[in-house]
Amino acid sequence: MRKLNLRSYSPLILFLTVLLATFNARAEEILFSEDFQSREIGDQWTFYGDPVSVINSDHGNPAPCFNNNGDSMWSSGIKSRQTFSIKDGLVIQCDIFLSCHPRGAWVGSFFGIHDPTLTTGDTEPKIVTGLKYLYAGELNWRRPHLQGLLILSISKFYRNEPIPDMIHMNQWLDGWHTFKIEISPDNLCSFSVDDSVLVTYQASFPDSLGEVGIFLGGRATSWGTALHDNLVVYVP
Ligand SMILES: [Ca+2]
Repeated sequence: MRKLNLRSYSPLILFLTVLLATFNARAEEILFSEDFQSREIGDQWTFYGDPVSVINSDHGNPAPCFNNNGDSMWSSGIKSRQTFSIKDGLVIQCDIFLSCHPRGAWVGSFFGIHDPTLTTGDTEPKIVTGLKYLYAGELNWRRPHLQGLLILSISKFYRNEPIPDMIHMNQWLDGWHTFKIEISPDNLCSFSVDDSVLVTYQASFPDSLGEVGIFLGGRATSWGTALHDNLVVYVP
């Protein structure tokens, strides 16, 4: 009997794995996606903050990607013109690259969903639920030595308790990682990184919340690099 040579089958196994992953992605209903391959921040977005966000042509997953371009004082970013219902649940996932000088600060990437009825035009989004990955080194006199800092939030209007900040989360620095917020139809909010769920909280989003928008943003000073790529919004 001929011996099975697994090495000669490896391209086939790789092909079948990719095919399976594609079928899995299609099983979910993709509502919106953005990979910045067009090399511009198009009409599907409105800008907030000054200076405005830009495309980073040299980096990405793959390049190009999004640079929030916020400064040391205020965040800058973009809000989607398209809105989404959260009645049937909603997932927002995005790849983030964060790197910072060990002493540095004021560098971070944020994303999440916001209530478009509470802000207009170029004003900062009012967050319904969001995720911030940022770095606070010695230079940050208010919060020094917190380093890789993950701030998960659900608006105080829609939850019973605040979510404690997660500090010294340095394992996701200096590389691309996939961050995800998943809202179930019964308002359970799960936050995960690279498909590992970190925490799950019960929220109570009222029917009056209606349609929500998506935002990307943050701060990006010369102390470090904060980038976004591969945003995907879908129904779980
Ligand atoms: Ca890209």
